Parts: sequence; C-alpha cells; structure tokens
Amino acid sequence: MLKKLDEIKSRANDELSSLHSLKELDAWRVRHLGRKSELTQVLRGLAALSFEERKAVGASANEIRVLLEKALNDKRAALKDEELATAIERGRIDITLPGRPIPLGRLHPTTQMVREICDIFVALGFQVVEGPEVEWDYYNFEALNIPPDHPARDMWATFWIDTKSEERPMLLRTHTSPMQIRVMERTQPPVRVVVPGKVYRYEATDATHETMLYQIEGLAVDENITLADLKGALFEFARRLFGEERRVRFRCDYFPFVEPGVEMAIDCFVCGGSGCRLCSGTGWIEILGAGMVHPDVLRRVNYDPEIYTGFAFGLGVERIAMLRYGIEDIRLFYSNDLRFLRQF
Ligand code: 2NL
Repeated sequence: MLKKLDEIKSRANDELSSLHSLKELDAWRVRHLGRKSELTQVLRGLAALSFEERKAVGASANEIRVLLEKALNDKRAALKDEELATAIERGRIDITLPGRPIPLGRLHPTTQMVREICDIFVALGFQVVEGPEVEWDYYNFEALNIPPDHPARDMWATFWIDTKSEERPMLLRTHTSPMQIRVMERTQPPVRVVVPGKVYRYEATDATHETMLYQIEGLAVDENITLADLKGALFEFARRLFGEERRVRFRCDYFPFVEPGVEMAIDCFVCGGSGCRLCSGTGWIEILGAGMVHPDVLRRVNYDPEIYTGFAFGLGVERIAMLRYGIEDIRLFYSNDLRFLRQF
C-alpha cells in the first residue's frame, strides 16, 4: 500500500510538471485530489486496514495530500504569472517609438490682433467691454448724431433686420460705438473703455472690403480731457504696436459723432517715409480715425458737456493685421484656407 502511495505521488508530480494551462491544472486536481481519485479512495479505505497499517498508510496518504495541494497552489500561481507575462508581452508598448504629434489649434490672426491691441489699451488704463451685434437704430445711428434720412447715413451701408413698421428699426451694427453709448448711459465719468467686436457693412466684397469685419473703438470721458490727451494716448498706442521709432501725423477728418474729427497716420515702417508700394508713395499710412466726442452725443447720455469732455477713436482690425503682416487681400481672413491661417 505504501508503495502504491509512492507511485500515486510520483505520477501526480510528473503530470504536474508537464502542465501548461490552468484548465489542464484543474483536470489534474480532479484526477489526483478529487472525490474519485486514487488518493481519496485510499483514505476512504483506511477503515478496512489493521491498526498498524492504518496508522502508517493514513499518515503517508495525508502527507501526500498536503504535498499535492501545496504543489497545486504553487503551480496555479506560476501559471497565473506566466499568463500575465504573456498578456503584457502581447500588449507591450514600444516606448522607443516616436510619439504621434497632437494637432494643436491656434488663434485666428484677427483674434491675435484684437488681443494685442486691447492689451495695449488695457496697459494705458482702458477697460475692455463687448456688446450686441444686433442693435437698435437708436444706438447705432441716432445717439451718434446720425438722424434718419440725414445724408450722414450714406457713410455706412447697412444690413437692416426685418421688423414690423410699428417696431423700432433694428440692424447689424456698422461700428462698435453703440456699445460705448450703452456704457455711458449706465455709468458716470470717468470712462475709459475699448470695445472690440464684429461689425457689418452691406457692400460688395473685394480685396479691401468684407461684409463682416472686426473693429475696435475706444472712448475716454472725464473732466479736462483735451485733444492733447487724444494725441498722447494714440501716439503711445502707435509706437507700442508698430515700433517705438514711429512718428505720427494727425489731419482733419469728418465723423458725425466727433468735433473736431481727425485721422491718424504713422510714418511708413517699410520705407521709413521715402515712399513705397505699402504707403502708395506717400510715406504715411492711415491707421485710425478719432476725435473729441461731440457735445450733443454727451448730452444725449446725460453727461454735461460743460463739465465733461472726451476723445474717441475707431480702427479696423483686419486693416492693421494686413499692414503688420503684408497681407494683400482681406478675403483671406475668412475663407478658411489653412495654408494662410497656419502662418500666424
Ligand atoms: C474709423 C473711425 C471713429 C469714433 C470712431 C466714437 C464713439 C462714440 C462717440 C464718439 Cl460713442 N466717437 N467713435 C470716433 C471717431 C472715429 O472711427 O475709421 N473707424 C474704423
């Protein structure tokens, strides 16, 4: 009997060492440790043996059982380790491969320009505010000294919103000044704001005209603001944007909402003033319009023009970007050609 137990043990151990899967291991467990296994049969048959035999066979059979159970657990752990190792090997990441680039977006050149310009005015003490693109006729025109049927309206080709005849006329704003009127209506001086945003013009599109464009307007109202403040602030702006060696030129211009009105030009940063293609041979490049806020505009928002005065200005963002980057056609900005957009 003891010899038989020895055989059971070595057969079980032999089979175990040639096992390669958890499934095979389970079959092995049933075969050698299960209810119908030889070992279990031996243990069950102990009662039929003599006392001496029972003691020896029982001890040996139990010892083998413990040994085989330990071998089973060790093998199971080993197989599990192996399985994990192959799984890892199969799904292994080759960390020496070059990474796949993550495609990075970028800000549109107009957005970059808007931010750069606003940053300059923020540094000069202005606040940035935004307003609605759909406006009342009142804020876009009437509050700015442009009454209905007045010839001054011809300065802006306007997109009108369909409204019923008894409703107040509504339009796509032609400049961002309406928001400055709103700011003055709800705050008392001192006021220092810049208003960036989209404006709309009902015009045929060509290399220098788009129906939608970005504008930045600025406004400063306070006691004792003079044309000298306008010139100082805008001169500083021009030098921060186009280089500290810039010179500026102010000439008279007309806008219904200012008196006096001016245009500001910078000396040409390409030819230095001798005349070239960029400045059309004049040596000067016009970059913005400005003026002292008309007293009637102030009165309309309940500011007393005897106490308060102000300057205002407006510029086209794409025009500035075109000058800065030498872009010849404004339509490039919004035709979504990535070959163009990726250059900025
Ligand atoms: C231009 C000229 C200008 C203003 C805008 C303004 C606004 C208020 C009152 C008075 Cl609320 N003026 N804005 C003044 C002068 C010129 O823009 O060429 N823009 C592209």
